[in-house]
Amino acid sequence: GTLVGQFIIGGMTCAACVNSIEGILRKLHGVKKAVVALTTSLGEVEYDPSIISKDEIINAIEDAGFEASLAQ
Ligand code: 9UX
Repeated sequence: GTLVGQFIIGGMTCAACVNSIEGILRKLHGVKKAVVALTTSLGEVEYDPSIISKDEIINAIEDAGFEASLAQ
């Protein structure tokens, strides 16, 4: 199955941050699609919850030096 998670991402200050985070997310096993927006600080991630969890997605963003939380 596929779920869509929305995450608030802090610490993005330029378009290269967006590309960097999208690249990190798209390489994660279980992530099918990732779109990050600088102006809204939001990331939308399509993922397979049997492979990766929301917490693991948040940890991957934070490991890259940004802040991340669930947008709910
Ligand atoms: Mo831009 Mo983001 O020079 O980590 S890449 S601030």
